[in-house]
Amino acid sequence: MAEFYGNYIDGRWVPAKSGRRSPSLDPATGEVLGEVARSGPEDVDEAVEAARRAFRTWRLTPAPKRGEILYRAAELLRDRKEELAAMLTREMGKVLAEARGDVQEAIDITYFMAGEGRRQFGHTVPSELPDKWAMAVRDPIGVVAVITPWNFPTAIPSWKIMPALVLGNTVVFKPASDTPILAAMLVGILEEAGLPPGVVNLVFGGGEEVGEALLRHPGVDMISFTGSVESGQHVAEVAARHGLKRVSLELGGKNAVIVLADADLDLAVDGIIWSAYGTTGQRCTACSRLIVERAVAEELEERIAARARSLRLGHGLRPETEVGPLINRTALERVKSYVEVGRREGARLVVGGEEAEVPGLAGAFFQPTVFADVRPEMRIAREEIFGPVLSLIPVDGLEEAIEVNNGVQYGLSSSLYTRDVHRAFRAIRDLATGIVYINAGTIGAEIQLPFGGYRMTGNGHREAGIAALDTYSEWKSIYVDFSGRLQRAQIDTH
Ligand code: UN1
Repeated sequence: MAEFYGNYIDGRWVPAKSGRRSPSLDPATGEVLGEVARSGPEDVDEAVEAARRAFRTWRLTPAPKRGEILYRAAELLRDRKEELAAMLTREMGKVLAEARGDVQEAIDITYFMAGEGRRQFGHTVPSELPDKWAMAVRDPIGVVAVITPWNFPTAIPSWKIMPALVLGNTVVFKPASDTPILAAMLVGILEEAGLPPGVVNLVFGGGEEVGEALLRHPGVDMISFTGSVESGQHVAEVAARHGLKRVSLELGGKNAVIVLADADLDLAVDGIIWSAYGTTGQRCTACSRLIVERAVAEELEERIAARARSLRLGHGLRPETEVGPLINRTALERVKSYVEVGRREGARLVVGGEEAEVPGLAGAFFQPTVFADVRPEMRIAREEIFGPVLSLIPVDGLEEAIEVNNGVQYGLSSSLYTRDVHRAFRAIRDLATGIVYINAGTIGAEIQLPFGGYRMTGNGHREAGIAALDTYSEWKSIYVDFSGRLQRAQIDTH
């Protein structure tokens, strides 16, 4: 019998009130890994109530104490890294080395936010009036609904949950339906680390039932969501109509690597292959456009095509595997349809473009794919595909490259390969993305800096780094007048 994972509400693991369950599958084999509760609005109600109750005491728990619990959670994550990574590969499909990276990113952010228990700096400033004190401190927002995708099942929830907790918020966590077991493991670690009941609650289920209920719930103060632009727009609209909740959105990308003619091409090829086909292209930071100076376009095309052709597909737990499966058949159909779109638009298919057969594995595998002669206005050069498809766009120089890079609705990550420091700094100034890499690919952000993007990649908030503290807190400005008389700001200042 498959192991069953219940919701975690008010410190107890419980089945859905309806008793319904859904399976979690290994995307490479179709094997059932376990079953989880399939919840509805009635389960959400309980979770939100528990989170509201817990908020009363958690917000008053000294922040250093909250940080200590996170520190213990970080230690447990570190101790269980191998166990988590192995299950992560089985449930999500990415190769084991990358699964370890996913868990490591969770460890990193958890230690980082544990440290914030003893920082959370505010501002103390001079008042314009005598005998008056002026300062600002952070306050928690309240109950935060954390709605996360399947592509980073440990890292992304941790980016959201850890800063929310250290600041004194409580959480209702709805993980993606494709990766529930990893969510249960993460919450189990927080429980073991000593988090009081109700501070984090976990509710499994689909967007339509559980997600919608959270967006509309009057007891939820903030929604932190990572997913597609379409879903993000929906989240923002509904949350606005239901209490004008704070909404932090981390949405798609159409990230480009730019290669200038003077670049170290060996280095560039390594970075492009890693960014385009790592995680089977299923990162919001994945490279899906290669903007290349004409003089080296042909050579780069040949080298990228040769490498893409030789990548080994398979189960992520096998040591020889370089590229795992797509998350499910729906994802595969979407990638396939984009290949059709590219063909019809007149792009030249250089390699790949088909579903791949991997002997003995029933999963949704897709050949690493390269399109050449892509023009910036084509759909395959503008829309997020979220699969192993790379579009080569030739340009005449850096200025045009930057224009093409900035000319899409997304603005998450971009990269430039050059040996020319002048052009590198011009690009750093002018690339309009939340993350810029020089002589490295588009993936691999570290948690101590802000993570997020311009334009429709988000709505101005940032994950990770100190910036995440702004996302998950309110500022409270405090004035203490100890003059003993009425002092009018802006008026009695002379
Ligand atoms: C994502 O794809 O949603 O920079 C997150 C990176 C990783 C995080 C990616 N550290 O690629």
